Amino acid sequence: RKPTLAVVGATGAVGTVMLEILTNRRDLSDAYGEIRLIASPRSAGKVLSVRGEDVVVQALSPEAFDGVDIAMFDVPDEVSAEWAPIAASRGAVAVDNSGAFRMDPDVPLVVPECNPEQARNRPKGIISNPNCTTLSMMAAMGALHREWGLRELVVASYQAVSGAGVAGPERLYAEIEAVAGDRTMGTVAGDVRKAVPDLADSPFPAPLALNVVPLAGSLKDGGWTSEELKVRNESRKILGIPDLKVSATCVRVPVVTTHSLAVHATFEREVTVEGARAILDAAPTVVVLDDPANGVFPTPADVVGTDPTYVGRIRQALDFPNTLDLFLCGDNLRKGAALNTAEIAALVATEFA
Ligand code: 11C
Repeated sequence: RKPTLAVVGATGAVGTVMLEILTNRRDLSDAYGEIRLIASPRSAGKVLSVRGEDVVVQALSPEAFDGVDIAMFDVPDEVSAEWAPIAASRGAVAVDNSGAFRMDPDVPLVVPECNPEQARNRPKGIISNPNCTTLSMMAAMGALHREWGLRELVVASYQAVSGAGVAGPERLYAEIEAVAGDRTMGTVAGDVRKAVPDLADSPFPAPLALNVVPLAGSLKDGGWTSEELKVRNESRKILGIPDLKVSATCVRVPVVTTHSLAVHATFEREVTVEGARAILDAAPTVVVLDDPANGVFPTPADVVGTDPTYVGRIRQALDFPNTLDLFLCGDNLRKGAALNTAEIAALVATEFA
């Protein structure tokens, strides 16, 4: 029997990419019979295309999950917290892209390149998809960990505005329009802040045009942000290293889509740059772009819209033993969100074969 799939949040930023992936990556969608689209009552009745078929969006309700085998959730935390258990109680396996269940010990947090076997161990009928910042480095760091034993991760992120949903790019484009054309803009303290639309309407706490903002996510204890704590806690859970030492600084940059990370990673065993290139080259979903003398390194604008994780600037740390420094980029809406969710769902779908 072909399982029925539901996409909850089909009209959002990640949901939109999900429909494109289900349409163009038939290896991830041929397994399904019906694909049902679900969204808030506000979006119900819209007609969206998936796998070349027009589908009418249904309003989120308990009955919308009747007959659903796998339900993907691309919705805010509080919506998942309420509705993923309802979907599970009606027999669906919920694959949730929110932060609501990620650190629940009874919910696996799955990256198919790292811990695919855990998708089968889901006592609550829920599987979580990691935060896009963590996820952007997992395929690469997982491959290096298997070879050399990861011990410490020091990370700085360069996060795209679409991580904040559709409001993120809308805000960045509006700010760019507000500062464009003035060749003195960005030369006097506070001039950008004065030129952009009211910050009270922004999803970000400072202007992003001609700027970077060293605060992504919400502020938590000790001055850490939610994003920084997710990088630490989720990396430990996915890689199965409960005592992994992690320190992250998450920064928002004026990039529409694709998160980047500068990673300083210390391993148990001796590392080499050539060895790292060979390990990452052999990882099926990682692409090494590392010939800086010839201008070859990953940038978000060059890889956006594609599926792999791109790694470059691989260096052996000069002053830290067994340590590599590298830079990586991954599309935060694809592998960082929709693609990984679709891959987890595809693992579950094999159980119906
Ligand atoms: C951002 N990483 O870039 C966030 C978005 O926990 O799923 C994803 C938040 C999450 O703003």
